[in-house]
Amino acid sequence: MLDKVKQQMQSKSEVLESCNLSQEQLDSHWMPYTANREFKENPRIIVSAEGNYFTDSAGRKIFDSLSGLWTTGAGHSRPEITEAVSKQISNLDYSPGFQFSHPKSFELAHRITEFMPEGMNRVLFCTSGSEAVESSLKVARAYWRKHGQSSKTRFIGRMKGYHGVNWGGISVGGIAVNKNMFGQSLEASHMPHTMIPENKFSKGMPTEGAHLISELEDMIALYDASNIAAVIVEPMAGSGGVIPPPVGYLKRLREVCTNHNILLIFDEVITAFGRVGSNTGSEEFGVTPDLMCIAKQVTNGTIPMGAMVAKQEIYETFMEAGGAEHNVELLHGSTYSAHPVACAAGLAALNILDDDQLVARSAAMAPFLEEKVHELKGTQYVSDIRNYGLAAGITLEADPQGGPALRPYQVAMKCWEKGFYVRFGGDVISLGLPFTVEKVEIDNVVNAIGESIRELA
Ligand code: PXG
Ligand code: PLP
Repeated sequence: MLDKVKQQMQSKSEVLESCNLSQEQLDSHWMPYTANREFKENPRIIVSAEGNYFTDSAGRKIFDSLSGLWTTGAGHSRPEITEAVSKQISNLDYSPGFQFSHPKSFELAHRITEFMPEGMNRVLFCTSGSEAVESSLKVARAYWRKHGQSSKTRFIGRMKGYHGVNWGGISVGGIAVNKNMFGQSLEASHMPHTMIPENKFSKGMPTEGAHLISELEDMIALYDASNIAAVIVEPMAGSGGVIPPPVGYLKRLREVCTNHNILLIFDEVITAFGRVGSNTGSEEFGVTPDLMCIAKQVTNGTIPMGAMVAKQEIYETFMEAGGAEHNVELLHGSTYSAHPVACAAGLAALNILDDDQLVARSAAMAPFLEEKVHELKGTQYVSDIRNYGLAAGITLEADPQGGPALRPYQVAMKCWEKGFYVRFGGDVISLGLPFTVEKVEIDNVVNAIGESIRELA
């Protein structure tokens, strides 16, 4: 069966021919986060998707083991969303979002709050996770100014943290390769990550690492809380390699932030809406931030959308300090904020999560993923495995010549040949399975990864 899928792989000219693309067209697209030179020699082109599968240009069925890019937990091409989007475009294709709006923006904002922890009930829309992060950083600084504490400007992020591509996001982000090409912009410091040797091969929440919060306390002592606006972390780091929080870690983080009057921002772009088996990471780990960033799963990946969700008190601070009633309280927003088509997609996508009980399904399938993925322990080059909810990270030892990123790339390419799309980044292969995944699909994709790693020898 696998061999058959492999045999159907196309050469570059066959890919171009079947997609009716010229070399010039291929070259015109400067692809994001992509090895463009390699890709343009070996184009991997997806032409359609349904359920848990893509179809590539050769007509091969490819299992989607990352739910797109952590976006499509309900499976691809859900007719409910297609219908809602198409109805919306024909009824109201665009509506200005500044000083005017449309009904679905309010409906979706309220719907989102139903997935949020108690008290997080004010939603500011944008169009991506990166923009949600920028919104939260700007709001954190402005909040302190409204309270007369304008010296609170520094941010604290975490090593291995990913907060998108914009200036604020790469400043607080902790993945060196994403920042060092561009230089620093905002003043930011970084707590240590928790992917420590004691936690290797831990299942679910690791037991060690809560003590690392003492390093945050050291930073606060160094910079002084009067100069720090916020701490931003992903409750479970995603892009950095799937790093679930150690037991007790987030609770201590919350306490330290509260005690020092520092806002806590959870970047839940990956973790919100089911990935960790609850509505949010905040709910799953029992810790409520002051601001939250969401995106990806909100529209099941169909239409770009992100949002920052705030505690009511933060919103009220801006309202109370707003001055005359015709004043704009927060000078921030973008052309496509609360785009009506994205709102329609979001309402349909969140209804699917509820109707199909996909958050509970994500939680129910998690133990099987845990059991299966840890079977790779002992496979050559596998130096660590972590999992939580329907996410897992597998770290491979660096290749002596090719460096840390080579083996995951090679494994992912072998998986693609075998009919599996798997995510590789840095020294990690990540799984972010659709919530609609079946056990046999988990079996198959983990087996394909294991087989591909063994083929490297
Ligand atoms: N914050 C977090 C926690 C993210 O995971 C962003 C912000 C930025 O969102 P946008 O929508 O601007 O990309 C992200 C995005 C991967 C992968 O494979 C992860 C992301 C994006 C693409 C790939 O790990 N995370
Ligand atoms: N650049 C220019 C010249 C603009 O006019 C605008 C928006 O009006 C932007 C950038 C920002 O674009 P967006 O609102 O889509 O983020």
